[in-house]
Amino acid sequence: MKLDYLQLEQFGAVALLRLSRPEALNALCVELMEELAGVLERLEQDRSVRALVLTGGDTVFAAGADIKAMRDRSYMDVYTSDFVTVNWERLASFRKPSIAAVAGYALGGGCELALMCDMIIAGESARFGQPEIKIGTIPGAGGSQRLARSIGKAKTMDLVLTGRTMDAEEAERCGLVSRRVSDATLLDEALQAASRIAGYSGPVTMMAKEAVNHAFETSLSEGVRVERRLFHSTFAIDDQKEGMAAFAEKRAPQFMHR
Ligand code: DAK
Repeated sequence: MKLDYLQLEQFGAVALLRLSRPEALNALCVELMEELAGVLERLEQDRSVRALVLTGGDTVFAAGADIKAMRDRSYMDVYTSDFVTVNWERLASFRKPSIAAVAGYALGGGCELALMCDMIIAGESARFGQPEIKIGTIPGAGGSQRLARSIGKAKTMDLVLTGRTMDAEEAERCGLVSRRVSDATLLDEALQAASRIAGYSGPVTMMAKEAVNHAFETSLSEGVRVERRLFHSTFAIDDQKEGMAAFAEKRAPQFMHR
């Protein structure tokens, strides 16, 4: 598959996907998002891949959707064509664990893309923001919703209404990112975390992700019920038998991902 806006590598069971449109600070044009959705579809089907790291460049993750490409589009056009929605939502529906490794700007759609991943690891240079207000619009790929669920109303309103950016230290403090590391170690850290995840049972990590994500969609009692059902389901998986047997026998488990 020829890629114009992305670079794809594989390290063991981890796919490393880089946004690569440096001349426009990785602005997320329609073509890039189409390509991203296509690659994610392929990775979803690829049984040799059990975790994903999504990253950008050394100084920018992504500066948002492509402003120049969308500036003249009409309401009728974006509404009736459901402007790029399907491709944008592909990452949110990706079922394997995903980590965003963010250095530099993650603005607008860039921040929203990172928020669709299961974890964000930030380099010291990371700058998060939803600056759409400055260009006469509002977040369009879930930023107002995922940020509010992630860091609460106060910080979300601050970012969305003022358009300011948040540095890595603040992002870690308010729980937007799970780890803050030096830029130099960012990719290693993300790949190590991903390969640790990929070393566990593939179907079980998918269930774990599904359980946590359910917390954002439902009431506590319903969420606990779903978690219980998924927990019960792990007992139908060979890897649960292997994992518990290995613990009892004081040896490393050999997961077969089934
Ligand atoms: N779009 C297009 N081009 C961009 C861009 C963007 N978002 N960001 C940067 N560029 C381009 C610049 O125009 C410039 O191009 P040339 O002039 O060289 O041709 C080049 O990248 C370098 O940018 P700068 O010269 O501006 O670089 P600086 O270092 O001075 O500034 C910056 C970096 C990140 C602070 C600045 O570029 C900036 O403010 N960029 C815009 C940030 C922004 O407003 N982002 C939010 C965009 S709106 C939806 C899904 C998603 C969305 C909406 C709907 N649906 C599913 C419905 C998302 C919306 C957005 O993200």
